Amino acid sequence: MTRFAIALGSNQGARRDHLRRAVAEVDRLGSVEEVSALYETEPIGGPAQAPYLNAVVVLESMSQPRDLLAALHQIEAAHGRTRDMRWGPRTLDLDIVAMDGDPIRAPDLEIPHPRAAERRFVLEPLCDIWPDAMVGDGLTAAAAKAVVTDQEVVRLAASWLEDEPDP
Ligand code: A4P
Ligand code: MG
Repeated sequence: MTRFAIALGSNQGARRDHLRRAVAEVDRLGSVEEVSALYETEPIGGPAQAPYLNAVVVLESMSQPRDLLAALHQIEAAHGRTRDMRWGPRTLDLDIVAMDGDPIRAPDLEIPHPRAAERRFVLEPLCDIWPDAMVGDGLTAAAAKAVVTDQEVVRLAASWLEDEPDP
């Protein structure tokens, strides 16, 4: 059994609804053990685009990392995700940001995610649920978060999976 941190992001369509449904879909790949608070975050990189909603979940799963990534891509596709532009707007992005066990450094898959340690929209929710997760060589999420202070993130709700309207 492996513990994975999966980051969820959306800045197109019914953002909260995409994330809420994605949590249920990810749960089918194993068991979602923790869900972070929900954050509204300023877009980092790419073109001028709308603000994101971001969250992180901890998934415990028997899947191999590559099989998990393929399953996450299927979920993204089912949410109408298109890949027109790197760092462009998206209905749903699912990234594996950290896992327990050895790091993976391959062209198609890197864990920890290579940009996780510099992104507050990942670190803030990750620290809600797994502050000791490794996001770099000897670097925990909590230590990385202490350094990244320049990106705006607003904590919207601690509990956000129930059926409420989109913010
Ligand atoms: N890939 C390699 N490692 C991983 C991994 N650990 N998890 C490969 C997921 N994918 C991984 O990703 C490109 C390729 O990365 C995939 O084919 C996969 O094999 P993608 O999802 O197709 O495209 P992307 O998400 O645009 O690229 P990338 O480089 O992962 O983007 P980032 O760095 O995740 O940035 N601002 C805010 N506020 N909130 C956001 O959520 N997201 C992004 C995307 C930019 N700015 C943002 C946000
Ligand atoms: Mg991605």
